[in-house]
Amino acid sequence: MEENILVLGDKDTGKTHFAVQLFGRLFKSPKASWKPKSTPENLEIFKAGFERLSKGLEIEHTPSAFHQDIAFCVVNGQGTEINFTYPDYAGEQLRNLVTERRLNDAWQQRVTQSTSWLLLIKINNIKEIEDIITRGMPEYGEISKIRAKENQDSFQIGDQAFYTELLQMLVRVKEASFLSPNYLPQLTIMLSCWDEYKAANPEMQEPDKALMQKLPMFHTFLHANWPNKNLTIIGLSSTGKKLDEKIPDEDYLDYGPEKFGYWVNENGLEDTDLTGIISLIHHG
Ligand SMILES: Nc1nc2c(ncn2[C@@H]2O[C@H](COP(=O)(O)OP(=O)(O)OP(=O)(O)O)[C@@H](O)[C@H]2O)c(=O)[nH]1
Ligand SMILES: [Mg+2]
Repeated sequence: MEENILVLGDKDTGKTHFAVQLFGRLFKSPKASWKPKSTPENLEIFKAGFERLSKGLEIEHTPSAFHQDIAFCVVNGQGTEINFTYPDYAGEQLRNLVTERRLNDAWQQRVTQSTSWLLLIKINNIKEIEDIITRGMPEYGEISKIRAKENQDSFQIGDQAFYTELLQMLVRVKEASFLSPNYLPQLTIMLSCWDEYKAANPEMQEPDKALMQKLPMFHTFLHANWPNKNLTIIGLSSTGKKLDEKIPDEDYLDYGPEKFGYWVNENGLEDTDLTGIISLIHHG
């Protein structure tokens, strides 16, 4: 079985930390449900990342022009084998795709060859939409002040429009169609830095509800267009907590990075085996 994963994530959404923690689990965790069949050749693209985490430090931002794929093969307890191509790149490349509405040849090829899409959204950083219900009526004069400020700022596409537009663009490039939803790629939405979201919203457990609360229009777009069997919405905390750029985390030094991080399934249950996510990517 061949899977070519298109990892979709704006800058700072946790793509690199997830990749490093996922590979750490594959190679170091005896209890992982998926194991590597061999060591991928260019695993060294994550070498600096592994070193940073084992020192209890945050990994640096991926350089703007960087884009590399890792090809590897994993096997599970039932002997199912999957060949994966997994990329890492700087998130601003993805934002440029949407804002400039142009795809260069390399990206065009990546989209066409992909079999499964993995979209990371840093859920706690999404600003909630303010409306008359959440905010109440503004004071007299308040609206004109907000409008004046908006006119000064350069135009920035909102999060809901960005994610909806991104998926619509990619569907078109892949020559798939919402009119034949069964041919849409498997889509896994990972709400990243879930630990931060959970701290801010202790009552919220199910990732789908969190997405509905933060990005209601995008949530409706997804459920209206993607068949349920091809869509999974989960929470992800790759590192379990925020690491610092300079001050090493004591727990990471004591126990190792592979003891931290978890994902949250559709029912809100946490699982520390990050390789379990591979089973979601591969279904469909
Ligand atoms: N709290 C918390 N912070 C995280 C987690 N994963 C990543 N972060 C933080 O999120 C920020 C971005 O993480 P990266 O993995 O560098 O994000 P990226 O998508 O690779 O970003 P670019 O390389 O700029 O495209 C960093 O400050 C990380 O420390 C997590 O599970 N929990
Ligand atoms: Mg990165």
